[in-house]
Amino acid sequence: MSRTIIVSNRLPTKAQRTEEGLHFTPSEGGLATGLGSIYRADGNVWVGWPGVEIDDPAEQQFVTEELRHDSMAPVFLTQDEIRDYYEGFSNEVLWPTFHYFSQHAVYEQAYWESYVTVNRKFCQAVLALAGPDDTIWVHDYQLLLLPQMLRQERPEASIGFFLHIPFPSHELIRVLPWRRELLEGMLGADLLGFHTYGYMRHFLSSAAQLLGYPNQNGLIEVGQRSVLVDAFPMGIDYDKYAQVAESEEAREAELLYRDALNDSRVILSIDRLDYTKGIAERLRAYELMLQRYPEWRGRVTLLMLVVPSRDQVEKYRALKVEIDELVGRINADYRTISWTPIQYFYRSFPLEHLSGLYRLAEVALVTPMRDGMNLVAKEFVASKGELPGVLILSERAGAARELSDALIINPTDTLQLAEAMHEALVMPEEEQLLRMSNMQALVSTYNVYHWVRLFMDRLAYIKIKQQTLATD
Ligand code: GDG
Repeated sequence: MSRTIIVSNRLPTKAQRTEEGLHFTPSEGGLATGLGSIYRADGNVWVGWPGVEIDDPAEQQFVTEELRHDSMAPVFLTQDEIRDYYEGFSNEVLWPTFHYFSQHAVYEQAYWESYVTVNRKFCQAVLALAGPDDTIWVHDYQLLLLPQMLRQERPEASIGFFLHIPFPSHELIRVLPWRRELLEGMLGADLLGFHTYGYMRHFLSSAAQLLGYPNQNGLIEVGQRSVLVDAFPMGIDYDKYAQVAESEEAREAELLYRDALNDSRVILSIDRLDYTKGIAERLRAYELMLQRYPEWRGRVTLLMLVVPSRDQVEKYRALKVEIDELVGRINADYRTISWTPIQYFYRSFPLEHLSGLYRLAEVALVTPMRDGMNLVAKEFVASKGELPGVLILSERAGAARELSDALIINPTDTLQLAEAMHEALVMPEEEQLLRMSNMQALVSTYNVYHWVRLFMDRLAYIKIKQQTLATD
């Protein structure tokens, strides 16, 4: 029987250390939901790190047993590996480079060595589980070397790879001292998937310019093997978001916030703490909007949720300080006794609350400097149901390629963003509903289940094509 093995840096379940010992919580991410339907099916398994350092062999045994019942297999990382492979190479080299923030990259040889070691560790974990007929689906930038490592051990295996972040211009890739190894690593897969055609084209041009591999309609010949490169914009579990938005809990949360904000109009922003998300730039644009349109003072609130992330990395700590100060200053400059311009929360919220906020908000601000896709934009659309609402979306989020009924802005153009906020707040309801229903039609059709099916079908297609090419 052929099985599917999903591999990602993190498992869809997090282990957490509490005073009572280790306990497990499901991760809310889109990937976990989308692939949930596959990895829990017969015999399939998800390989990844459980998110916490576990060195004690007895504890490792316990965690392995617990996760095995839920079709997962853990890869344990040491403290040094978490520092050098995860925080180091993944988040201080690849993340900034792929998001066009090369100036933040730290080119440490020790980070690279750890990245190679951990990719090998993942390779061993997969090989221990995978049979010759199994399909292996590798995810994201932490595991760029894994497809080739697996290919060396299993030349015939079906291997897919999907990148969740942007793939930048080859001018950025060429800066990396390890560019050749990284690109060759990815090309170990049979199918390489990206969120947009733009990222796909950038990859093809890197393969051509830096490795000398030409392509024909997305097919690259690597030795005797054809590798297919294609775009698969990731969707969300539309029905789940639409249903949660109708639930009692979501409606209660909506009312709670509406009352607390004295029925003020609400502009919502939700992100992980990250310099790619354009949080500080967004705050400056909001301030400019209050300056240019004083009639909104006292009548609109920016509800800003920032979810703590990567707080061990210096750049993220500095960004947190910058945001804290900016919010503090704008609130101090503009607030009145009965109105606070920015309601800022630095924590994560349960899904039902998030859903209540999506319902409540007249405007959602999704204005990253760069973003592979951005699922928050799609979740806002799915949660609106019959309600009006306006999405303001950065042209540099992958989602902008699909959601053309949003107000599309350049996130570095502060004036344009400030004007878009005003435009959204005065947009006639009829126009809001029309734009929203167009986006809903798209997001509900191209949902996460569609994404998984399309990727798996293309992977099966390229395996058959390879065989026909070999016999021609
Ligand atoms: C990477 C790429 C790409 C946020 N706050 C809370 C919460 N969230 C959930 C959102 C959404 C998810 O986290 C964030 O997803 P994004 O897509 O916006 O961003 P990344 O985490 O950077 O993801 C990105 C994605 O991979 C998929 O390929 O779109 O471009 O960077 O689902 O709802 N969930 C809960 N409480 C919160 O407070 N429960």
